Amino acid sequence: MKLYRTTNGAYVEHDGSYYNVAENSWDALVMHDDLHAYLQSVVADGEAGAEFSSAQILAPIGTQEVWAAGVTYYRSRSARMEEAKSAGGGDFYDRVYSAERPELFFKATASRVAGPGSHVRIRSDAKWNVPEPELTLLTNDRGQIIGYTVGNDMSSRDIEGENPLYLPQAKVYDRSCALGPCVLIGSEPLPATTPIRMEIVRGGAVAFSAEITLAGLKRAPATLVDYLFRDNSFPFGAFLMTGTGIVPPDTFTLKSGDSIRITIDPIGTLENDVIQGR
Ligand code: DO4
Ligand code: MG
Repeated sequence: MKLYRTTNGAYVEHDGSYYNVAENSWDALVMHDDLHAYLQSVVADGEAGAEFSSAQILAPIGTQEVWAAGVTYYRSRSARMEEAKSAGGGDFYDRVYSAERPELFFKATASRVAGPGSHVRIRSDAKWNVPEPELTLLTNDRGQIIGYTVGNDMSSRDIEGENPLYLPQAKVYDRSCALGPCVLIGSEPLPATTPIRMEIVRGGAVAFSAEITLAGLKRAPATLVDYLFRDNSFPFGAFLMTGTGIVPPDTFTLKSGDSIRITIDPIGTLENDVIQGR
């Protein structure tokens, strides 16, 4: 079951039909004791609404914070060790990859999140930028995973590579994060064979593409959530990005006008254009 947030309210998709969800606050929706059962009742009681097709799909977020896990795939560890070598910080990435405690960092408030079809941004003072395609968990306030969405953790590699202490500036700025197009509702872990695909289109041609599977994710989503909720409360739940396993080669940087397409079956495709500046 897929849950969408749109300009006409929330919709649940079932067997190709879209049912309007009466709850008009996204936060209240996420707080349902058993969201899956509630949405099943919406489908059972409701009439499929045609208004979905005229609505604009928005990022599936209310007031939740977005957090992110880092260095959870070998490729991220290696790329970051290389990037931080001259700053003397390379070793930290190897250490966090094998440590028991994961790297977790604050990524975005809802106002910094781009929805599907809108644009993500490159910082105006950064020269080397990449998207990071990440399976993203939605939890409720009790730290239970209630769904999955597609995330893009936009990153300025020159800034984080200059000094690991610059990480918040490399990661957190307006439109540095994209989420969507929907939340796949469910708490069952996605199979390890689930593919994550990314394609970057420039001037009508594919400038970069890659694919991995969740088999490369070193840490269990539930463990990441467990660490996030230690001594932290999230009254309306939280989003947690699970890290990237795809890093383009060091010669690649995003440009204004690029289009980023990230697909995680069975959630869907998150597509955003890129701009540098406002
Ligand atoms: O430690 C830097 C950030 C890592 C990250 O965002 C990732 O691995 O996805
Ligand atoms: Mg990341």
